[in-house]
Amino acid sequence: MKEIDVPPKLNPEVLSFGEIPKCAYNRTLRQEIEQGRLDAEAAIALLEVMHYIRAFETMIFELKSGKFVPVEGFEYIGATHLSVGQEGVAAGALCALRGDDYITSTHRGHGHSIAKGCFAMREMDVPTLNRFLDRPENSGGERGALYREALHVHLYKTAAELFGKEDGYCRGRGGSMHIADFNVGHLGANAIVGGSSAMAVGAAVGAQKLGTEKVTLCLVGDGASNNGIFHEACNFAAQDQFENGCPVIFLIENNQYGMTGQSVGEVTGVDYLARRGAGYNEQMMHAEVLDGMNPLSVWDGIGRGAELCRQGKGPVLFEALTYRYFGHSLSDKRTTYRTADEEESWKNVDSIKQFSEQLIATGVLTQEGVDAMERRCTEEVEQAGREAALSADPIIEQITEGLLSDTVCDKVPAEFANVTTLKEPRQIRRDKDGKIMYRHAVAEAITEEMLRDRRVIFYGEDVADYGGAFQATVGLLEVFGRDRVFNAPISEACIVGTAAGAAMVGMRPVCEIMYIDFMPMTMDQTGNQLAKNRFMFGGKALLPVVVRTTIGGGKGYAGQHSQSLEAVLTMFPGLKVVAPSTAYDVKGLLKSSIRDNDPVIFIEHQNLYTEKDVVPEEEYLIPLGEARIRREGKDVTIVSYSKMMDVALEAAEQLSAEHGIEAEVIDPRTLIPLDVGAIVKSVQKTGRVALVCQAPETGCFAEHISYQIQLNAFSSLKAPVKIVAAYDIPPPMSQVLEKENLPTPPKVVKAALEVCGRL
Ligand SMILES: Cc1ncc(C[n+]2csc(CCOP(=O)(O)OP(=O)(O)O)c2C)c(N)n1
Ligand SMILES: [Mg+2]
Repeated sequence: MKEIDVPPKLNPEVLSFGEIPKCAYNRTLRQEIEQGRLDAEAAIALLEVMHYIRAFETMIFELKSGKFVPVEGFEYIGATHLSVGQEGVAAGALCALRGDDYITSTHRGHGHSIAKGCFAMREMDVPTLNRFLDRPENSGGERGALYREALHVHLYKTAAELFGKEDGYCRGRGGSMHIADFNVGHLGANAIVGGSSAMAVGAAVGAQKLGTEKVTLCLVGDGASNNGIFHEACNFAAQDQFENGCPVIFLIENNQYGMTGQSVGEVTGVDYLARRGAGYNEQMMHAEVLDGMNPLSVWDGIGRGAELCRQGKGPVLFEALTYRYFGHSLSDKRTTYRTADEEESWKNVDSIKQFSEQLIATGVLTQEGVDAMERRCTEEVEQAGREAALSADPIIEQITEGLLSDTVCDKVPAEFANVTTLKEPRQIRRDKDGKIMYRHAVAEAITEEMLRDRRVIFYGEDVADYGGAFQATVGLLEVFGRDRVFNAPISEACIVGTAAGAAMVGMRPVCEIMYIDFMPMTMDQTGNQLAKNRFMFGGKALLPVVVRTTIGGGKGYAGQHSQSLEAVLTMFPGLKVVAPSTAYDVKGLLKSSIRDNDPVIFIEHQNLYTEKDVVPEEEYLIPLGEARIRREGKDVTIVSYSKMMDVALEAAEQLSAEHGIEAEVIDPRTLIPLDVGAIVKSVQKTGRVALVCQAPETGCFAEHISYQIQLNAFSSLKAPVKIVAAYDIPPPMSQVLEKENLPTPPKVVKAALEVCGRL
């Protein structure tokens, strides 16, 4: 399916870049109104949103200083990253988007969240407003009154989230830095700076593949834009293979500082961050610098950016110049790194002040009207704060609620079941015993699921034309085309992050990380985002993502290509972790993983890819969390998984043949959820246990199994549990050292004899 040749283009040439406009917007509010680009009502709403934001942030400041006491004894303990000074960016940007467009936000995101909700509500009709207000859609009512009521509830839910209350947007699980509201396309604030960039790209790609016109606005700070994931995300979004462009707008909210480190002259080498657009595609991502102190400049820019995205010309990059009046947080007095003169110069161009003047000059509002609006917004926000402070805490017994959906997609909606293919999928031929290889079971499972549901897409490094480093996905591209099977840049973090973002807007991505050794590159996206987004956002997000990856070992690939890092992945609540040992299990478990509505890390083993097993051609599913007894026995329980299952089974045969010991061999198949019941049942029968895994002993998953056995079957144990694992060293290259490092049947036999008291 090779489409584009890459011949040597070695002719001398000078590569040039185009121009990046800076603060080019030069229209007035009067002109915008006269030309019909913005109506007076919208202009008033824009000012109102800026006032809501400033009033909200001021309330947090006064909660901390003790000036505002919503309820006697109330203590605000959450984050205090206030955005006073930056209102023009949040309000201007969100005013330019459609209510159902998506945003991702930052740790300084109260303003984004308030603005997103307010502007989305302006577009809501009576039934939608009623739904937002938790009433039957057909309850009726006067639209204006419902809208004002909805605004109040929006402020209340925002405050309640910051106060950690059950009525908060995320049921008090996310708070200030992780607020999200999926009803209005707010996909979440992020306390990992830059952490949302890849998710925004994934959401944009996903929304496009679902056939919507939705645009995703990715808000990031100037400091965050130096983080690797931001650059990975820009590159990912700019890939030529996205035929219709990626409908994402990156908006760098440049308030001049990270925490305290300043962009200009210190932590970057460019005067304007928008210059970086030139590094990602020939359109320079349509980069522009906007005047972030003028909401109209931001509104105009984001509006044009959104239009470009909807025309298939994304991605787009904007930098909005702005300033935060407070410190990084309220514990930062900001005197060590800023001058009073500098602060004053920005306050002189304050966005609320400037825009109010324009509204007055245009005759849309009077000075009294502006003042009254400010007072009303403060009162409304404080009233919402008082109600939120009085509202109920989350219920302690429900502490784990929202972590996993524990649901599956058992019926594909008709609109997604109409899959078209470029050619008939290859039938994987069984041998005379009905067997196929483990790697073929992978391909068969993905093919079946992609045929079933067009929301399933598959991408990763080298997976398309080449079929993956281990040839597990050969042929998928020819069947499903590049729209659904594509190569990703070598950006592991971005691969996982985009999958999370795409899933949050309704796709069901399967992605591949070639070696589990590369999973640490993804750790933020896997552990902080994919794993947490459901819980942190109040149990509202569904994250049906499968990250396929592989363990190696035994091939002389040494420290960075032979590790067994599965235990690391079990340490992030919110992820399911599967590690099949046979082709039969691969097919059933991978299909279940793809249908699962929670994120699954699916760990294959490179040394099993060519092993064969009987695999039915017809469809079957294996539920996650059900162990399989691979060999029955009464004397000792051996628990293992993945490739080490072969070692365990061979040891069991030796124990039987040479020592008359009958081992029961159990393969949990999924590590999370772990079938503790099956293991305990076996231990209650045998009283003796040897656990086998190829990870270094300290912190390996077998330690967790051992703990579960002690917890649940201590009285049945006749001897301490033994673990056969690798040495506490990185995998060595030398053949003799690597062999010594890994569990072998004789080592397992020895451990079993020890626990049986025979050594
Ligand atoms: C990955 C990561 N590194 C460091 C931090 C600590 N931290 C929190 S906010 C911040 C500054 C971020 O600067 P910027 O992106 O410009 O956003 P701003 O605070 O200015 O809005 C830092 C360093 C973090 N939260 N995440
Ligand atoms: Mg900043």
